[in-house]
Amino acid sequence: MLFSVKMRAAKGGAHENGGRHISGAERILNDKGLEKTVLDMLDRARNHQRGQADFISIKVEEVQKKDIVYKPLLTMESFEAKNVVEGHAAALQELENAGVARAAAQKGMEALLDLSDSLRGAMLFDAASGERLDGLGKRGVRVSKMDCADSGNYETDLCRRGLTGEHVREALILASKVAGAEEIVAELCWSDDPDYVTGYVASSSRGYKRIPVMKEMGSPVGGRVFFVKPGAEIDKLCAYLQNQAVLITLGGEENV
Ligand code: WAQ
Ligand code: MG
Repeated sequence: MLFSVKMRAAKGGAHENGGRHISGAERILNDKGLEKTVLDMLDRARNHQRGQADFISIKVEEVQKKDIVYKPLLTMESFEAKNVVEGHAAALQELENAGVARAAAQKGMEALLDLSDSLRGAMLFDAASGERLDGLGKRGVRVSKMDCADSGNYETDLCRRGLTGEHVREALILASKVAGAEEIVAELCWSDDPDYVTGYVASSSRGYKRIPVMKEMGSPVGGRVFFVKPGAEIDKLCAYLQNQAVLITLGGEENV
């Protein structure tokens, strides 16, 4: 049996009651790994560098194999950037290369830079006009129900490339699910964890491009912008992002 596990944690009450977002996580696993994952998520919410959560929601739901969709892992490449200015320039250029209009890419980046604190989810922007599409204000769209179809091999693979730690593990899976939606042109992201300054631009056409510096060290503000094809059906896209169970394959395999 497979389960989706989702965690969201906030400080100052639940998110919906105005609490500050601290941490979130999502996995799909079989019963063997369930207890450990739930405990790890609890620990993560209670000992996070953004602060100690006083609201923690952990939701466990069965996922039926017949409801799972499989999408490929994005290819990964690292860009060079010595500082935030270079990082942002590289990100804007990559968004444009992936098909986002220059002005729309700039609007998306400015929206992230203008945040006074991080949202729980992502903002949807029209890839041509740069208009915000989700209407979800400070909540944003939270992507969930995703994981790697073969977590063991995935982690070995990342290790081999010198990439350890949860940030890359989770971001590459999330970006692969997002890029797997036909409505998406590209994604822009950087972390809201104060000591993690790496971000990325991802697209199905060009892959996951890591950018080493996207914000100043110590900043607790990060976020995600999903650039959407003009005219796309937003309800259908949100249903896919929020509710469709997706396992990411490394090379055609479908074993969990
Ligand atoms: N769905 C939508 N938005 C999300 C989700 C989600 N499941 N998880 C996080 N976000 C948004 C939210 O606004 C967070 O404030 C923001 O993204 C940052 O989340 O080295 O760690 O989990 O290659 O802090 C990228 C680089 C790391 C990894 C990103 O994001 C690498 C990261 P974080
Ligand atoms: Mg974070």
